[in-house]
Amino acid sequence: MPGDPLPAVCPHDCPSVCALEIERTPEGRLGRVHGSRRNPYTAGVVCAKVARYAERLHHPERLLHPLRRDGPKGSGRFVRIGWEEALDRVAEAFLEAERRHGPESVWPYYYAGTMGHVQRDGINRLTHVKKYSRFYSTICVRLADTGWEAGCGRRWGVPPEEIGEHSELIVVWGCNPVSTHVNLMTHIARARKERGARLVVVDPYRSPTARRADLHLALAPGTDGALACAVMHVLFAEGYADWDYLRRYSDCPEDLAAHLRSRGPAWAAAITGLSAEEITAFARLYGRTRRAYLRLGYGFTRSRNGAANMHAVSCLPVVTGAWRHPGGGALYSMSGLYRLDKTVIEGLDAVDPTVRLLDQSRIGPILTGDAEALGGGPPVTAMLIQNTNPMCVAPELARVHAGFAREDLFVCVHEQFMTDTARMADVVLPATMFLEHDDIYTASAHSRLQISRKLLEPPGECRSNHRVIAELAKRLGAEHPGFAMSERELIEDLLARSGLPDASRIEDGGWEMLPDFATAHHLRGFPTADGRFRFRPDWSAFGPAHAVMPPLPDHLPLIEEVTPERPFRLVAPPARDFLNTSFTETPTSLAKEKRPTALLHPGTMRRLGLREGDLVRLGNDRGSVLLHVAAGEGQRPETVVVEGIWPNRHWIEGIGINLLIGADPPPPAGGGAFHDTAVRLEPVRAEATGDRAATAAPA
Ligand SMILES: Nc1nc2c(c(=O)[nH]1)N[C@H]1C(S)=C(S)[C@@H](COP(=O)(O)OP(=O)(O)OC[C@H]3O[C@@H](n4cnc5c(=O)[nH]c(N)nc54)[C@H](O)[C@@H]3O)O[C@H]1N2
Ligand SMILES: Nc1nc2c(c(=O)[nH]1)N[C@H]1C(S)=C(S)[C@@H](COP(=O)(O)OP(=O)(O)OC[C@H]3O[C@@H](n4cnc5c(=O)[nH]c(N)nc54)[C@H](O)[C@@H]3O)O[C@H]1N2
Ligand code: SF4
Ligand SMILES: [Mo]
Repeated sequence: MPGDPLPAVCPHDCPSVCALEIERTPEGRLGRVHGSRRNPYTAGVVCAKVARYAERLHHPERLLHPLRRDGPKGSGRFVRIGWEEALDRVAEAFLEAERRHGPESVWPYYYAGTMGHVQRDGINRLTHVKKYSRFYSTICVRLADTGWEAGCGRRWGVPPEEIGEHSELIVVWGCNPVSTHVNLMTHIARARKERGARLVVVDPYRSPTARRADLHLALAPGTDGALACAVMHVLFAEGYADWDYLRRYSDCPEDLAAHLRSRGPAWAAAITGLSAEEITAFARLYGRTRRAYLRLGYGFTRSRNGAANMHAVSCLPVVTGAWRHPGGGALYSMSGLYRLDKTVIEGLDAVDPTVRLLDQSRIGPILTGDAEALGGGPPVTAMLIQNTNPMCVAPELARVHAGFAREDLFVCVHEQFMTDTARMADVVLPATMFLEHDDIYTASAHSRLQISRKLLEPPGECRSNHRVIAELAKRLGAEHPGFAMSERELIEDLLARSGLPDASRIEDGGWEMLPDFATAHHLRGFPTADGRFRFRPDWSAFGPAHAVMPPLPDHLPLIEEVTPERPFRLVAPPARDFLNTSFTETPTSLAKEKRPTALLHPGTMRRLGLREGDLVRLGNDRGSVLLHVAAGEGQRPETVVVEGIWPNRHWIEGIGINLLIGADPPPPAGGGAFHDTAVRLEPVRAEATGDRAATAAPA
């Protein structure tokens, strides 16, 4: 029988960063995984995919040994080698790249497959010490962070636990917590049960969260700025604006009110596709509810105008003064609360600002030699990749695939599974999972710093990211105190530098970073230079492409508009049973998600003579994909939704949805415009595809 449950923290790239309790069998295997009650946000709940984590951790296809490529790139032919040989090969390739083209031709590339600060970010220490090309992270939070910080300053907000206690209206805006961070729903459910709170969801499709809403506003993607302006127009026009609050806490409320006079519900209806009545009714509901909580997601910022849209929506609770009230205000992210000094973890004392930054989302253009994306510098000829799967998740996938196929590019991938990216590698290294190493975690949805300890022995020869980086550093002649420290020592050093208690105190239940109600609600002023929320942001502080940004909240018409040739708009949001491409290896998740599917408005299906399960081709100038269709109620006729970043092998023609998505950098500072794509859509008869459609079903 299993012993007492052991405390752990979920490492995945999810706002919730749940406190877990795990069962360990007497044989040292993982049993069930539960949500812990020691973290009030987790509140005893975890998502289904992590509850069955044993399926992932003890998966028969886990990588257990280092491998060397033994066939053409991408052939999947590898032979087992020892760690010494593997690390030597990587180091030789990096030194060779450096000799030929200089250190900037090496590009360490990573993301948040694990969110642990030690295992995720230690790769930067190697980058900085060796003066390799620096990594400019844009794929996930860049657009949203920029838009939020433009108005509010730093990133934090009202704890979601207040929803259950106090909120009377919850607006979930461009966010799909039922799929992406289910814990929020516990707190919303409590508010509904205890005081009949209403739930409004703003989303282009009837997402799993929208299905549970009292009111679903199914706008056209990329039009949230227009909706926010019209809502504020009504708030000002009908006396819902809190002028006392506005004069105290914002920069130019009179300018804003004047600017919005020409941006009423009829104006926004033409842009958003909502009716003027729907917009007005929502504005009144929001205006008359003091305890109105706004949960702002990442989804609605994944458009070329996403930063402007985030800023526009973040203005709402300032206009009504909802921030003043318990259960009122907003949350986008708590990440700005955790002021961690990561000097040693990331080697920040070794940063050379003259070394070029390469944009994560532009890996396609970068690897295919786009001079501008390369910043005029040398080609990238060697990469180390940890915790990410760009062969699936990056935009402009055709160029990503072409780049990884380059014979003159050396790639080492450190992974838990043979992902599409690992398959392109010259050397593959097996990685530990979170229960097999120590790490420290912050969260975007809550305000508790947490530590998770090694609880299980790694299978086979798996090694942690930190260990691999330290071993490579030795071979590359990279010197920094961080390479000689253990994970545990790095955590203790981080805490000491950040003025936080030592690890033993944090391990026991986490450490609350949010001091009090007044801080959460910005009652002593916003965390901006002058303490005021900015309706008129200084966009030039964020990035080079600031000139196009709207001076005051507005609809920024920068999205990929429909044309007669491309009359549909594609939204490509997360799937509930996958986490990006993690869990696409587990049989239960695959069975639940079935296959890549385009959700279409039932009227659109009728018009095109399509039935459930028929095939369509979605395409644009970047390429096209073939997939099955299903009816999606509650979306606009021109909206097409494809959930999930399915690995390439699940696609009939062997390449996934991000083939259609652009890698041009959205203003002002870049980002991933995953939900901003104009496409054409053509019915395809199954016979025309031969037997390819049948063979692409999940293995
Ligand atoms: N199960 C599961 N959980 C996940 C992930 C996963 O893949 N699967 N991914 C994780 C990661 S990395 C992240 S960053 C978070 C993201 O979590 P969220 O903040 O929830 O963001 P998204 O899921 O990208 O998008 C949320 C919703 O925004 C909608 N949306 C798209 N375009 C627009 C628009 O223009 N306007 C509006 N109003 N809505 C729009 C989408 O249809 C989607 O339903 O989730 C994390 N959690
Ligand atoms: N179409 C579409 N594309 C998208 C998005 C979208 O909404 N739609 N969302 C975008 C967003 S927000 C994000 S964040 C990206 C995420 O894209 P990815 O970063 O690729 O996503 P993950 O699946 O979270 O993590 C990738 C890998 O990390 C590995 N990993 C986990 N832990 C460790 C570890 O400790 N060590 C090592 N070495 N490896 C580990 C996992 O096995 C997994 O294969 O995708 C982006 N792409
Ligand atoms: S909800 Fe998110 S943080 Fe919680 S267990 Fe699931 S993936 Fe992990
Ligand atoms: Mo993300």
